[in-house]
Amino acid sequence: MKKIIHIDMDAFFAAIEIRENPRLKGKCVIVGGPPNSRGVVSTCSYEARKFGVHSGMSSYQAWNLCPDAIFVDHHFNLYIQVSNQIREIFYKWTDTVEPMSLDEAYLDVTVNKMGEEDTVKIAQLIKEEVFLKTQLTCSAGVSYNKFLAKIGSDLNKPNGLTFIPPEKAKEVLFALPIEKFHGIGKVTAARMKKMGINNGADLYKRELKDLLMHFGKIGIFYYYVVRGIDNRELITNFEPKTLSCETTFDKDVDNLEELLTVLHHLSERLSERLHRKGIRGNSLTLKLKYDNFQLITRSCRMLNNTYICEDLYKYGEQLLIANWDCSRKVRLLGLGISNLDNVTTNEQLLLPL
Ligand code: TTP
Ligand code: MG
Repeated sequence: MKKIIHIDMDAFFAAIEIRENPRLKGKCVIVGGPPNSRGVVSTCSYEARKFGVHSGMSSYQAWNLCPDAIFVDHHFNLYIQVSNQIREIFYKWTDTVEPMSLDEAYLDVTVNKMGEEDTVKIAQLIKEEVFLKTQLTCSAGVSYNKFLAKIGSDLNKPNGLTFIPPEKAKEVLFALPIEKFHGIGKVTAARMKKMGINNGADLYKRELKDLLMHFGKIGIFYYYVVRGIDNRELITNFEPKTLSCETTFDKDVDNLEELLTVLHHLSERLSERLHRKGIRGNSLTLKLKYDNFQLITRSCRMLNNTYICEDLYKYGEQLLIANWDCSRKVRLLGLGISNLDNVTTNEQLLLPL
């Protein structure tokens, strides 16, 4: 039987902002765009959650719900730094780590570097070290598969540790509201409720063919997870989904020629990185940050999968010209590529050169 831990930091961006500015402690803190902008809430402190504020809602709506909230801008570099710190702690225990986002990861500690048998103890030690190194709390779920570990980390947030052994799985899953099943999104949850499936116990009663008929292949996943069965291995050798590079100017730029020169450098850098990794992509994204920090991103689909600098530049140039409001100064320019595919042989990759 596997030993899986899922770790998820509590109110991640907000907790970091509060750590950096202790005057925010105990207050309703919202990380995101200001309410008078078209910004959205990235996350908020647990105090703000009591007012109904949550990730993804407009900052304006959040401000209406919680007029005393303090809005704080993002500091992504800091979040990445903390994310690296916590990952370092995970890797002390095992190399089988699957990071799901900056603040969340699965660890398979069935065999671990410390030879520790007690998974709950490992989770506890990880929580303690995370706190020691970052002054931040996280929540952990411990179980015998990914699905239950993930459910567990969410059960006693913040600063929770939940162990779901096989003999408790049924009890936990039966009581779980259907929208809390990881992998069942809002739309599916609404459909399930219409069918009378409000929690795990209701889902359990449905036959496999019934779920297949209503939800297609994913119905198989629903059928098994509600029985505590999830054989997915951790994915540790994933390729990046996007590659990007960017430049923040020393002095804000308001002239097209200069922007195009920088865009060309970015295309070269991106092309070189794609080439080195042996991958190509066909979706290009231009990122522009104006001097008031307003960020816009615009994407286009390129005709072919490519890694060639001049292709990237050609499409990037069109995006820039079409989308730059030339009355405004630019603080940052970035170029990214996604929809990446692997090129299997070097020959294929090298031919066009
Ligand atoms: P979550 O782990 O979903 O949320 P959280 O860590 O803020 O709170 P919780 O205690 O419930 O785990 O997301 C991690 C970070 O990712 C979050 O701090 C901000 C960012 N994020 C967004 O920017 N937009 C989103 O819609 C969500 C859900 C998260
Ligand atoms: Mg979190």
